[in-house]
Amino acid sequence: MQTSFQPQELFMRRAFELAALGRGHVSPNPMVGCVIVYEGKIIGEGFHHQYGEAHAEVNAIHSVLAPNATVSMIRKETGLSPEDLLRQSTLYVSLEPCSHYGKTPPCAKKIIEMGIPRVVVSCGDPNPEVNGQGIKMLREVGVEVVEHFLEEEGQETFRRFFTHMAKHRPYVILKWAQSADGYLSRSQGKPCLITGKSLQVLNHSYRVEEDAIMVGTETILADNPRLNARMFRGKQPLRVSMDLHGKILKYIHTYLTENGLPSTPSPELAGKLPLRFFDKTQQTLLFVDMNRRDEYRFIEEWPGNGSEKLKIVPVKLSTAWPEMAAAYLKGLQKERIGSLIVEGGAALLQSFIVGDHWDEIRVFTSNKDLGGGYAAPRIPASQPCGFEQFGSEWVHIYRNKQHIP
Ligand code: AOF
Ligand code: ZN
Repeated sequence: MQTSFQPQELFMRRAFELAALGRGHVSPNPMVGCVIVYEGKIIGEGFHHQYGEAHAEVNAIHSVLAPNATVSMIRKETGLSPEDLLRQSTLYVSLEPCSHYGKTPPCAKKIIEMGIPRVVVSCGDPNPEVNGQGIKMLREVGVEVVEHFLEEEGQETFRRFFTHMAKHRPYVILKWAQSADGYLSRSQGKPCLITGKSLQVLNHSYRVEEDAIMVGTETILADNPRLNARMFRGKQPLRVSMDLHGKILKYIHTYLTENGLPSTPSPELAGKLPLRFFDKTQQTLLFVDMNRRDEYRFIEEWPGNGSEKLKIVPVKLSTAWPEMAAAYLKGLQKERIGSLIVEGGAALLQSFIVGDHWDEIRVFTSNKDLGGGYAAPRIPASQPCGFEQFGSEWVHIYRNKQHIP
């Protein structure tokens, strides 16, 4: 069956499509898209490309003023200038135009200056600096504003940003792979490949969409993971782990002793660190016990280790795991991390579940049984909101019902 949409819906859906082009580059700002329509034709398009740079509306307006091919054609037919066209157009934008001077001037002001008479908005901006003020500014000078247009679809595109605003923490996705009978591995600390190549590629496509990826201490030591997105083109996430009881530190010291290497920085140590987590190929963050922070200086100062690539963040220890999860999220919020994938192990995943510090769970399930071993985390009573089959394997995606706006 073919779905038909009203033209206004198509314009807003196009704005959502444009918004998605900013994925991976604007966080923790929202991905926003905008189109400008003159007599049923799209004459300008824009989206927020890069954190700190021009907003969607401004880019859409500039694409009209540039002018583009459609504008030139209409100009030839009607003799109207790009400025004239804007004064007779409707602007469709997925988020309320901003009213504040942030890193860029207010979009609502720009719309008013250009004399655009009509604006259609999908979602309001919960940023306390905006929060209805953008729409108010427009209406005060007589701009016609339509609100809540395709709002549910809009909310879906803003779920990371809305979580960041409402909960003051990154959007959290928990991800793991399990056997058909619900095991992560045969035994703890012994990794085994659960799902095949296509789900690995899918997982890497997930990684480029989010700002950070986290695994626990035991996973760092047992799997020596790369935590990058080498099978999918895009921005590499910040990799995050923790060393609350100095286990990683002890591992490194043991390695140095066994290999006869000095533990103080010297050029010959460059690139000799055994764990990929410290291989300086990617931005990396390690949470450590605040009382032992100084013991990690030698890793930071490691020659060639690119101290700018490795950040050691001290945290206060708590025996309650969910409290630790909250502390990590607080630390990551400070680093402007808008979204996080937690990939295991089971205890770390469970601490996010028990503390209700999660928004989505993505479970990769193979078609093979392990017949026993280390059990996958327990999913709280929530409904799967979707699943997809890849060959003989499955991905189930659960949403935290409490957190859906
Ligand atoms: C819009 N259009 O495309 C975006 C908006 O620091 P700034 O100046 O970039 O402002 C960031 C805030 O502006 C962000 O938190 C959100 O409230 C709004 N984002 N607004 O009108 C856009 N990206
Ligand atoms: Zn703006």
